[in-house]
Amino acid sequence: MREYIRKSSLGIPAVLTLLLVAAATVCSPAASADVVIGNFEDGSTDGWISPQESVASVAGKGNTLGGSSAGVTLLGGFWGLQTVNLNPNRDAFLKANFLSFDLTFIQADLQGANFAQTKEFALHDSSGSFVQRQIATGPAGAKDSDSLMPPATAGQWQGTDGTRTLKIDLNSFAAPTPQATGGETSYKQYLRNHPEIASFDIWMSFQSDSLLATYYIDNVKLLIPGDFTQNGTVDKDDIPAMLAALADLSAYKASHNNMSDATLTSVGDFNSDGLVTNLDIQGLLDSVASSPGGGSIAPVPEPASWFIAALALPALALARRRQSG
Ligand SMILES: [Ca+2]
Ligand SMILES: [Ca+2]
Repeated sequence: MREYIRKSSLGIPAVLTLLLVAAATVCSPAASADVVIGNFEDGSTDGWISPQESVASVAGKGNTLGGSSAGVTLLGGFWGLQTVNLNPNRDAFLKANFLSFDLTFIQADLQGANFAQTKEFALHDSSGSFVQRQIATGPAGAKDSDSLMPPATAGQWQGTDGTRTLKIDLNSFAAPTPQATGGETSYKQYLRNHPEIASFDIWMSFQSDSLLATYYIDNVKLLIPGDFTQNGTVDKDDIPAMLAALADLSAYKASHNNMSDATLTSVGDFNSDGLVTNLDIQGLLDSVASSPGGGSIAPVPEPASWFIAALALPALALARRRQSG
């Protein structure tokens, strides 16, 4: 085979490369999940619903990713937003340390409210689980944050218009009762132990003293440590992405939708010193090496073999004809 490739004048190696790329693309065993689970563009709520209030895609307000956000309008209930079923993103959810989103309060749209807040979050699934907790002042050790407010007032509007990034520590949701009977202590352990759960989602509260008050949410992400490419998985591609980021953190943040420092830390601070530096490179290398197939050059997935063979045969036959002709 090498002989044919070397002697061919038809650029056969390039053809084979293309075939391999095509095969890897077509036969990739698992499409990587997108780290963004809520963008709300072009009139779409991305399958998100409001259990008790009203939600719509709103152009031009609170949009920190693209041109629209999710506008949630209070109708007198408590739960403002329910994500789409996250089961297609189960792997990303289990690897993620945080749910992150940008929250915007605009006084004129709060309809004269004296207070408005999103403070309660819940994990809910098709097994009947419902695990609820409060941001920042909830369970001890939860690493929640609000980029605009201290923990005591996290998620609260305090009279100033603006956008803040909220981060909810996904490792600090307890295992559900009475559903968890396998000794699980966290919700993520419970979900990991129950692959039969076909549907799970996250609920977010919205409270205000003013009916029809509206607030805005956008750029909802699952933050996975080491995911420098921001594609929802951690693999070898994240290593050069991290090295490039370390060479110019400002440029990296700018090229990722003006990523906040809090988000950058969630992605890249492996040694927990609150910074992203060269000292964190080893943490990513360890993470990639310990992931399936991460410690060596990834083999072509088994199901792709027939595909490559089927596609390569005509090319080789062509090379053979040329050589003999
Ligand atoms: Ca958006
Ligand atoms: Ca990645």
